[in-house]
Amino acid sequence: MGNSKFPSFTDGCASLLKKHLTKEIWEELQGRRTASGFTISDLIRSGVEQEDSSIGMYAGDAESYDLFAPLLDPVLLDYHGSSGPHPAPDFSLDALPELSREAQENILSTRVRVGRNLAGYPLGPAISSAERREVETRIKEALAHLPDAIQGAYHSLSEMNQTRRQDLVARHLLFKSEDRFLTSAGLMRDWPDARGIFLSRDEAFSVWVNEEDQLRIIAMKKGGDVTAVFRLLTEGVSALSRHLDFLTDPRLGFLTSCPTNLGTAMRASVHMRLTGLATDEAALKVNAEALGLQVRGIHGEHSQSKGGVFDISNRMRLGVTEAEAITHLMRGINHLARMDAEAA
Ligand code: ADP
Ligand code: CIR
Repeated sequence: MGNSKFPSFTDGCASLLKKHLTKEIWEELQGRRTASGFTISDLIRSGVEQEDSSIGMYAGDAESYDLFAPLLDPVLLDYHGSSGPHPAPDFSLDALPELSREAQENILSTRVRVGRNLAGYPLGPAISSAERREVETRIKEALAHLPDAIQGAYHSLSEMNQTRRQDLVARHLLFKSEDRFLTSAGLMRDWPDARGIFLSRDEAFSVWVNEEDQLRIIAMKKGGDVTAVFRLLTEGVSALSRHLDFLTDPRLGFLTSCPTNLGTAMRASVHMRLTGLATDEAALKVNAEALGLQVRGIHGEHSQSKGGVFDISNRMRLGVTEAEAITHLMRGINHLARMDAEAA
């Protein structure tokens, strides 16, 4: 697997990998190999193969974050403004701000997700097919213990027909079955084996199994009641935490395959109509970034906006608590709503 040549990137490549991978760091990391066999070439494969990556790295295991820290730490600092230490989890709801009326009126739906992986296993890019199946079994067992209000059914991707799968993707409930960034990272190996989704009866609570992370725990509702969605997520996360041992690190919090998700591993997002700001998407992205927010398209990462509706979420996940990240998002949404009204 050894990559003996320093990767070259075209001028158009704007990834954090290109920005932070110096020849010196690359040479320093040659020959390092984690217990699950992960090397620097594995870590950076997605960014080398997919030059339009924004980040371009996926870790194979907990040890990757220590062994390849000379590259990863500057990337974490650049993306999150922190490379740890990460604070203890805090899902408290007491001090969340109110959303303004103009913000509420323009929010179509709200989703909060956290990524989790299991202690004792490699992350997705380095996991074996047998281990991936074990992970799925453990998660299914834990899901059986969810409180009645969020009970539902687990649907294995291998047993799902195409129409049902496409319908769930179109309704924003299920991950896509093709993603060249994940393919390059080794995350699509053996697809769709051991992948699936748990859906609560009302579909407001769901858990993705063995996609980019072993678990993506998700709450999603129509409208802009961010607090209610966060509360629902918290209920599911704490129930699952009682039955699963999640992979954590004293410095980096919850560990995830993508460095952008470390810490809280939480992305809280609203689908928001920003008709006034939509006329200049580049300016919207710059303004959102300055507010610590990320703008995505209507079908998630690497998709386009439609009808002036954008996916607005917290950008930072490491070095802040869950409550702080939600607070930050809510304040930012109020700010964007005000700017949008002025621009209209
Ligand atoms: P992740 O949230 O795990 O980083 P994506 O950006 O790919 O991943 O989003 C996953 C799915 O969730 C996509 O279908 C996306 O449109 C949907 N989604 C995200 N936020 C919202 C929201 N607020 N309302 C409805 N769907 C959403
Ligand atoms: C990329 O590098 O573009 C993909 N691997 C996705 C990175 C995650 N994106 C993000 O901004 N949170």
